Amino acid sequence: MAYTQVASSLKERITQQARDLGFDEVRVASAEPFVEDEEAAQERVHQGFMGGMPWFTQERVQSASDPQALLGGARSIISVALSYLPSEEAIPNPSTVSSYVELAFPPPSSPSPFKGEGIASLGKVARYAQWSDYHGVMKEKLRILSAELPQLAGRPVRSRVFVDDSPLLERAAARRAGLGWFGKNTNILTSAHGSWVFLGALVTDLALEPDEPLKKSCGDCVRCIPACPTGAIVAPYVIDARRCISYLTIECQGTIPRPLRPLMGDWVFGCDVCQEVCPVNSGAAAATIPVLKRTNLSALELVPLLSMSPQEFSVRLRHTPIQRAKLVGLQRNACVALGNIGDPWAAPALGQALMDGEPLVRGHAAWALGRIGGPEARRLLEQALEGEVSGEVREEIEAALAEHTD
Ligand code: B12
Ligand code: SF4
Ligand code: SF4
Repeated sequence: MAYTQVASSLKERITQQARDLGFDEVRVASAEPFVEDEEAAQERVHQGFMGGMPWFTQERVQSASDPQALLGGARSIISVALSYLPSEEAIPNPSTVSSYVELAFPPPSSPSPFKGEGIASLGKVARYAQWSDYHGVMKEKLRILSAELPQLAGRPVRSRVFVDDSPLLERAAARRAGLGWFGKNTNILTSAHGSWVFLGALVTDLALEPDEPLKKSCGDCVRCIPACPTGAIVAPYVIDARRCISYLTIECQGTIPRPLRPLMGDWVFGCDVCQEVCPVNSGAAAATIPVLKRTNLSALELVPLLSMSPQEFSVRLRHTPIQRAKLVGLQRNACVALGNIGDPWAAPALGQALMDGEPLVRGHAAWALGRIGGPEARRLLEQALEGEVSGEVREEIEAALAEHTD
């Protein structure tokens, strides 16, 4: 396809407009089907690696790999990235990765809304969720860009906005546009902002000159693979989502498989380990224009979460990505994290959750008490077993008692 000088300067104007709206990276890809990405994604579905996300079907992958199916007449994809690295954590050239990791997770400096009495047991929240929900903000900015296209192009323009929840392989588009490259942890790594970016796209019928994919790769590095706590990176560029803590704490709506629980550490929402260890992230720059609002949710106090009411949940976590886990999911996650922290101080609160919580929470509270051990935990488990009516929860209590140590 021949691209005129006019088209190229149009691209520059669009790029500038997107940057003015706050996007940190803006590049253009052609709207050809993503053949190899489709094959890879279909293979993941076929292998069951996307299991537990019933919406991630083979049909979805098919249309998500074909921009024409998403917008008739699609010619180009404007791929955008928005950094979510807080400016105080953008550390230029730290001497070692481990010091970066320490600095990247300081104890929360501002008071958490979940402050309870006694010793705080904190659960870690993935960095992307420590901001106001990006979906609305990015979609709004892409809609503004979309509305400006006809004026910039001097003709009617059709376009469609994609941010996360709509079916487009956003990483594939970003890679083709040269916005970044695939890391072995499957994240898109950008040169300036590392992988700490949200992706979005505007698929349009404008024929814009495509950018070239970057000639960058992870090289010999494999650091993220053994670092993954649950072994979810089963091969370079392949995630078994069923094992990923991000899936387990956010997308999974049921019981977390028992063998995975001890590996999840104190993550209560999402996981950043494979990004924290990545050397590309050690010199990452923060957002150029701060468009997202930072919350004080870098860590959640776990014990108060166990007794949080639905009203409190919706008021305190409104407009944050954490809402997606739902209250019952977050309480389940809190039990797992408390079991892994292993502080007997949490036993009474877990005992209460074992009596009052939803069956999903009761089962995980039993597991946590089994992990914590000691006479108080045994007493609470035995007492709960007497009145428990759910077969699944009874089974969890019995397993916890069998594994329990005094
Ligand atoms: C489903 C999903 C998940 C699932 C599955 C993750 C996964 N790896 O697929 C779960 C819940 C586990 C998840 C977790 C996370 N996610 Co998520 N997720 C998505 C979603 C909705 C779809 C992703 C998808 O299509 N997966 C299908 C699989 C097969 O894709 P893939 O593993 O990336 O594989 C691709 C390549 O490896 C490639 N490939 C493989 N082999 C080959 C060979 C060749 C030759 C080629 C060319 C390509 C190729 O093909 C695949 C398709 O492009 C996207 C949003 C979107 N609409 O795209 C966000 C998205 C990918 N997630 C995002 C984020 C931020 C996260 C987390 C970091 C959140 C967190 N901190 O907890 C973690 C990261 C975990 C990880 N290491 O991937 C960002 C990624 C930003 C980035 N820099 O890459 C996205 C784009 C959301 C957004 N709009 O910003 N996520
Ligand atoms: S997000 Fe965590 S659990 Fe998922 S692949 Fe990365 S390190 Fe593993
Ligand atoms: S840790 Fe190494 S292998 Fe993993 S994504 Fe980063 S550069 Fe690639």
